[in-house]
Amino acid sequence: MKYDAVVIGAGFSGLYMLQRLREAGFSARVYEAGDGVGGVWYWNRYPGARCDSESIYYNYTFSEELLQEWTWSSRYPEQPEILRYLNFVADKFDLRRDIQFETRVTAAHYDEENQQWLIYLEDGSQVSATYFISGVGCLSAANIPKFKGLDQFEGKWYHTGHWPQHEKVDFTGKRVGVIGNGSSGVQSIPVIAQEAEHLTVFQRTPQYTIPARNHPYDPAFIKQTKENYQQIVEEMRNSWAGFPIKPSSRSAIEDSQEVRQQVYEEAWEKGGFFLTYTYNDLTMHEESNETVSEFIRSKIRETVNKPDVAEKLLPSYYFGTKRPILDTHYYETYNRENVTLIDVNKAPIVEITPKGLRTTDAEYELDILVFATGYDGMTGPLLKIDIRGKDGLTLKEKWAEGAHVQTYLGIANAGFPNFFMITGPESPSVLANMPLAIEQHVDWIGDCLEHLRDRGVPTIEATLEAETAWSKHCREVADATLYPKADSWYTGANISGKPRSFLIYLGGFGVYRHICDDVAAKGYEGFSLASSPKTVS
Ligand code: NA7
Repeated sequence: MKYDAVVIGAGFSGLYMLQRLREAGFSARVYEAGDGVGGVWYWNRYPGARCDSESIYYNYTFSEELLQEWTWSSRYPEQPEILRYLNFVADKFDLRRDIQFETRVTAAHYDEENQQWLIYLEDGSQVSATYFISGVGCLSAANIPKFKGLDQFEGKWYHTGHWPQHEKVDFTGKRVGVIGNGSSGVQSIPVIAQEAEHLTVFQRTPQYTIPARNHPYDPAFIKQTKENYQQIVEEMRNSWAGFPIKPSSRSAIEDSQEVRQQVYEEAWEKGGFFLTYTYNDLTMHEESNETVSEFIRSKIRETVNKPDVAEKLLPSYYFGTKRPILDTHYYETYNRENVTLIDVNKAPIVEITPKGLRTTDAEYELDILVFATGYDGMTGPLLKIDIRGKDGLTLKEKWAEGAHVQTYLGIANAGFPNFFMITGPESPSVLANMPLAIEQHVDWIGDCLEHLRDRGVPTIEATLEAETAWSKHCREVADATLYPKADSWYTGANISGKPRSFLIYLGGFGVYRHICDDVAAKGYEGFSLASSPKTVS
């Protein structure tokens, strides 16, 4: 079977890509490992899972009708509501007929002679396509640390990103352990603590988290939003991170301690990411950053009753350089009698035993162990697939070749013609409002394919020069900030053996969008467009 385009994944990326391809008259097939649409929102069903972007902005904007028809219930929607939204979209645009579920793509090899991609599926079958498009997401390759003895564990264990789809995990009366306190741990810990007999949290690095202050939406607010959606969307598209929030023009150290405290208090009360917008240099300068970091540490000391527990929860890295977290009663959870916090930085995990988990200090008996240990971010999901470009070069080899992962605009790769990544490494992706970042890539790719078709151009490929220059630019922008200093999944430092490389473009979503538009307007500058079949210039 031959398609114009094969797309992997039926999350936000794959669904809109399919719609965009169909609208342009291309034949397309989407392959999805799950048995339903949703991508990351299909797999992340752990207790407490919710989005930490405000829902009215965390949706597609390509259809005014869709914006008007769908109504979010609250400020931060829970996973089931987001999944309902994506199912609603799939139904509205009749997308399922071109999606093959429960089908994993294992390999994609570029067939140079016939200028097409050969796509290999888990069941042994194979299809071909002119264009190969990845919508695999940035955080879909689970990181399950290779602790000795996990196979001997007599209880049950789960990773938050692979939560059982059709069975409820019951914590009642159970001794539960959670390893990890990133967004997934911070969201699930307060909920599990309410159900479990006892919860032990194994923390390696304390994190800064900000109260989400979730609340149901007032119908008047929804009405006003719907009336103004076009203007809101315009602001989102030109903003730094894809949200209609005006960044501050002030440095944190321009204000007196008193004024700053008031600014931080107000943002803390509003909840959500407003704290990150209070000053323009929080992730640029150490001194400014320390003011907000210390503000949050003071909140932790205030909230947690036992000083020794509060002390363990105090982070020391630069706030914002690891993905900021929003919570609902996270720090308060450590005031519960049935919750224990273990510092596994001080006493590292040695092994999982048949009865539980052993650190260098003690053994903890557990019935259920939850891995909230995150993901091999950005490159991980792509490298799970055997992707081979020209001359049989694998993506893995390419990205291991230099000192850094290298892409062009986070969309394309030299050596891999007609292969597109939606929110790939070195695009703003996870530092922007994801659905909006996805739409921007999908629209750009859709326009590009139409451009190629209209001109009879069979292949497009990023040049090595353009890619090298983009990658260098990404690193220069990142190196001017505090971000690369943190051991985070932004840098790949959370995965042992992964080369350290800052994998996200930090120049801002609005700026990035203009760069991409400019590349297209200049006839796809930095790309080599084959002029006739089998001659790649
Ligand atoms: P994160 O944010 O990567 O958090 C993973 C957590 O797991 C973090 O606390 C890690 O500690 C911890 N971890 C990872 N490996 C280990 C080992 N070997 N031992 C102990 N602790 C470990 O993943 P999430 O799923 O919470 O969130 C991912 C993104 O989803 C989030 O950023 C949002 O964008 C949504 P560490 O800090 O590395 O010391």
